[in-house]
This record gives sequence, C-alpha cells and structure tokens, in this order.
Amino acid sequence: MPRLLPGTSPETDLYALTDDELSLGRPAVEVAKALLDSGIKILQYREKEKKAGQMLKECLELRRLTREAGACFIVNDHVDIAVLCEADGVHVGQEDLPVEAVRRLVGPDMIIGLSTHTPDQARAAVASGADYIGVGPIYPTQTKKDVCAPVTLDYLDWVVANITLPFVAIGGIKRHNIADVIAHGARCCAIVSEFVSAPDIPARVAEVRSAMKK
Ligand code: 3NM
Repeated sequence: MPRLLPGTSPETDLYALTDDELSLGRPAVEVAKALLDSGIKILQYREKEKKAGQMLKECLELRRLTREAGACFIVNDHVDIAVLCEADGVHVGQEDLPVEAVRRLVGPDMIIGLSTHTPDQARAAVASGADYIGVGPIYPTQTKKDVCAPVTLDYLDWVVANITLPFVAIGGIKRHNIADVIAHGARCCAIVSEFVSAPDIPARVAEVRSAMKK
C-alpha cells in the first residue's frame, strides 16, 4: 500500500471517519483528537451537513493534528477543501466528480479514494487512476443515507481475488464482526459509528483492535 498509508505500516489497520451527527454532541475536532490519541493513523473528515467555511476551519485544525500524529488525512467529497488544507487525500463516491476530473484538480501526488459497490465499479476505479477503493457496505449501516444494500463479504472476496489496488472495507464494521472481515482478506477497515458514537473512544478503539486479533 505505498500511497494509502503514509507513515503507517502496510499491515491491517484502522481507518476512522468523523460524523458530528453521531458523536454524542462532541465536535469533530474533539472526536478526531481522541481517535488520533488512540493510535488511529488514517482519518477521514466526513461531514454532510456543514457549510464550507466551517468545514475548512475544522479541516485546517485536523490537518495540524494529523501532522502532529503522523497520520494520513483524507477529506470526503470536497476537493477544494482537501486542496486548501493540504490534505493527503480526497475520497469521492460514484456520483461525485469522476476520478480523472479530481486528478486534474489535485495533481499527481494527492491520494484519491473512490467508493465502489460492484465488480464493474472496482474495475472502472482501477482504470480511472484511483489510488484506493472503498469496498462496501459489507454489512447494513445507518450512517450512509443513500447507500445500496449490503454487498456482503462476497464482494470483498471478489475484490481480494481480482483487484490489486489497495482497498478499505467499510459499512457496519463493528467489534463483533471485524474479525470476519479480516479473515476474508481486508487489511484496512473503515469505521464510523462504532468509534464516534462510543462514550469512551480510546477504550472502544482498544476493544476493536483486540477483536481484530481474534
Ligand atoms: N461508505 P458505519 S458505508 C461512509 O459502502 C460509508 O461506501 C460506505 O459507517 C460505502 O461504520 C459508509 O457507521 C458508512 O457503518 C459506514
């Protein structure tokens, strides 16, 4: 995973995403600090309801914190904000700007991640020049409002067998099922609600890490 995980090991790792609406009233920056203090090395800023000015302000702060922590910082959807805060990467969905267009805006070095839900989309992602793909939702999730039905571990199996690009499993991944996702070949799992909705985030990250070893 040469470009997905700057400063991190290429082994199984965790990718955390912010979501203010699920964070028990705690602001994104506070949640991000707790995640980074817990050893999270890939953090995505994903806020759907905020205005651009607030998002830029928070992303500049998260950029500072992720630099200090030696963590990779990815911004969801907003290519302009990703560039302005000097994020390591930007993550887009199937209905956002196409990867080729994003590449023209961000240049050759920024990581571009693309959500995929089918083998066709995964093949197209490879052809588009994406640096990594999201593979999901593996399980049912309430977090992403407009997402398709769960793709299940079957799609993960297909990606493991057919795609050489780095990938991140996502969607409904929790303490009780993460070991299965890893057993099916995921090396990086992306998690929203299981982390940000935990009253004690460091304790929750530790529990997930321990579940990953089972
Ligand atoms: N993307 P949780 S599923 C942001 O399948 C996102 O592309 C998905 O949240 C995809 O860990 C998802 O709370 C939400 O289930 C994941």
